[in-house]
Amino acid sequence: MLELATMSLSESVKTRALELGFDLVGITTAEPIGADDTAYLQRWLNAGYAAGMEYMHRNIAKRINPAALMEGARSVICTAIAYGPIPDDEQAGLLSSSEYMGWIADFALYEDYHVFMKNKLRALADSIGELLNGRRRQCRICVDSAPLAERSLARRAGLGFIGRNHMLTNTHLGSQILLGQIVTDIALEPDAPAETACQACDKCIGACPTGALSADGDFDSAKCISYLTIEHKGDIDGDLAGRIGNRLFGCDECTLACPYTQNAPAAQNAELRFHPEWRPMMLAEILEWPPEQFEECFADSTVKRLGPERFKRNARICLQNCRDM
Ligand code: B12
Ligand code: SF4
Ligand code: SF4
Repeated sequence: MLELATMSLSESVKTRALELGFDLVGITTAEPIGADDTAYLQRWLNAGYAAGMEYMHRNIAKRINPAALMEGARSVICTAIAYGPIPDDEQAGLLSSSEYMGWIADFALYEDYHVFMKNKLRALADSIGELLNGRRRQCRICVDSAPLAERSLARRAGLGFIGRNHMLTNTHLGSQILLGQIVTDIALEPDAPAETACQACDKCIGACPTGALSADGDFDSAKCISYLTIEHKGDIDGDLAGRIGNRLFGCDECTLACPYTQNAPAAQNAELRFHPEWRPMMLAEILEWPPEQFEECFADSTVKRLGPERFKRNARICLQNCRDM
């Protein structure tokens, strides 16, 4: 009887999540991530692959164990929203020919997903409260913001598999999907992990402009254009700077190369504000922008977190690369 009640609550939570506009939802327990994933994370950190992201070395006990992140946690509700393939992306393909134009990665052409997904997850948490007739329950909402192994948990909740591009990949929606979670003290019925995996394919590895992805499964952030243009604080080394091309913020190559992404339906979330005017951008103009223009342009964007100085650093590199072409 108790089990039946728990199951129907889990189904109701998932139905509500889909009604709210999430593309995927699944549930896993709040148990620590698997031993293989923990060992992989530890090896990755020891190898220095977190580069300058010092925060990745902190709170490891929480990152691998949702119950250490939130006392009393029993379940994690894992959700995803598709941000690509971008429908009717007329600019796709311009990357090699758009001299003096900068390119912002697909996920950042929308309003800030951290804000959007957190609001949606809050609405889901409120719905859970209603389903429980107002009984108080703890819900911690996480979208990049907490030390939590989001991909490991999403895989365990059945949302997809981890591709060789290291992306959580859904066989129907591909790898251009963003993740968000609710860690909760409610015991929900866990879903089964996805059984799929990459087949004989290494397209993402071949597409990576810098060798950040390697065939042996390593991922070196110090070489990743996403890291260099979004997270890295200082100057960028000459050879790597040359490989950035005209990517102003983030990089899409390893996600776009994946057949699962190429075969996915176009992302269509009517509520997620899309800003086609952010791509392509005139590089020479960016260098003349006063700081307020940056703030104004990217007021509701995840690009805002970069700040005007690093945005101009990226624009200078892109402009140089365009001139060297
Ligand atoms: C740090 C970080 C980065 C770093 C490092 C990326 C990396 N590959 O680790 C940088 C700045 C480079 C980055 C780039 C990007 N990021 Co980022 N990033 C994160 C963050 C905050 C932590 C990731 C992390 O823990 N890395 C450490 C490694 C070891 O963990 P992991 O890759 O998650 O892998 C785990 C499992 O998949 C498994 N695993 C992975 N590989 C293998 C191999 C073996 C053999 C085994 C056993 C296990 C295993 O073990 C790991 C332990 O948990 C997450 C949010 C979060 N809290 O999780 C977002 C997140 C991963 N990023 C995201 C996105 C969208 C991106 C970009 C696409 C943005 C862009 N367009 O520029 C790129 C993609 C780069 C790439 N191919 O990974 C999304 C990914 C969604 C998805 N579908 O997977 C996340 C989940 C944010 C979100 N909430 O949606 N990111
Ligand atoms: S985001 Fe770009 S640079 Fe980073 S691993 Fe993927 S293809 Fe390579
Ligand atoms: S491109 Fe191929 S190897 Fe890379 S993630 Fe997609 S299916 Fe896997």
